[in-house]
Amino acid sequence: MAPILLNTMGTDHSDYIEEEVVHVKNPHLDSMEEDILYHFDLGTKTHNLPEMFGDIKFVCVGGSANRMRSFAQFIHQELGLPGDVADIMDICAGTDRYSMYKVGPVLSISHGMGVPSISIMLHEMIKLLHHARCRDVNLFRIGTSGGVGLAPGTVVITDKAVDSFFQPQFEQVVLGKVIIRSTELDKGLAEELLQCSTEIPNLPTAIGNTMCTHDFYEGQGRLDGALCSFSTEEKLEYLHKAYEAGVRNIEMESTVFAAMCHVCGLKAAVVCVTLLNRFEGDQINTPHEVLLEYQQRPQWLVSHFIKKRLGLI
Ligand code: R2B
Ligand code: URA
Repeated sequence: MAPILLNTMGTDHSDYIEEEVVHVKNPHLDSMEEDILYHFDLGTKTHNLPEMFGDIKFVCVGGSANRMRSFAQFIHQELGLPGDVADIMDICAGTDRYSMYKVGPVLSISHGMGVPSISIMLHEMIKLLHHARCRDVNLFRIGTSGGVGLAPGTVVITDKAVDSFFQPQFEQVVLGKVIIRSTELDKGLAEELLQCSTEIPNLPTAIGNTMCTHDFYEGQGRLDGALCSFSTEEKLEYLHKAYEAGVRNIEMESTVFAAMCHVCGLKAAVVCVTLLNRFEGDQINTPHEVLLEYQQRPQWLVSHFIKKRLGLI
């Protein structure tokens, strides 16, 4: 779809500005009479998507359904919106695959664990934004990760999302062939988030590369899975190589998130808190209450960003 041009100043066409529309990169979609977003239990014929979602400006995604409900309740309070937080309903209640909450211009969606799970959600979420004719949308993944050489509880804003070979790319197998997509994220958004982090007390924040793996255990060099095919020395050698390549945290969704947003012209950022320092261990043995507090940190940062963007602070 061609970019939509807006004439903001009467008939003088030199004053056209280009709005950031959501591009779906699929020529087949135009010829479909109806689009059923199966895993959201939403559809273009059954729901008025522009009316339900047309005002969305910020989409925040994270792994856990409970965490994304808490985030919706938190941002509702932070934006000072009317109504009771208890009334914020799961829009995807008709399916137990994902949870989705809308709070003013903010959409909060869970994506489960790993690339396949987030990728299905992203296909439907990007089509949702497209069908709803949303404009100027910023996307954030707010999640958890393992830190590489950072104190637990540090918030990492992703510079580059890299694969297990430290390459800034995402490989997708399509019709038996490998397609390689860039995982470039929006630099401006990352810098704005870093600036926001300096305005929040007690929020240790770093910017660095985020490595995305397809497994939590062997795939992240852990010695404590049901299987382990390497020694402690080999694990540490790999983590040191990762550190040298600029990797500061490890998680399981950032590359496909970055790649799909990039192709579709969506400005995106990844903000994950570290739950442990992988140079010091593999098990997550921090007390539950501390982990809960850590998990709120990316939410505080993104909420601050949203409030600034909306002119509330
Ligand atoms: C971070 O935490 C999850 C694994 O525990 C995974 O979804 C991720 O990226
Ligand atoms: N999530 C991950 O993927 N890895 C960790 O070590 C912690 C959280």
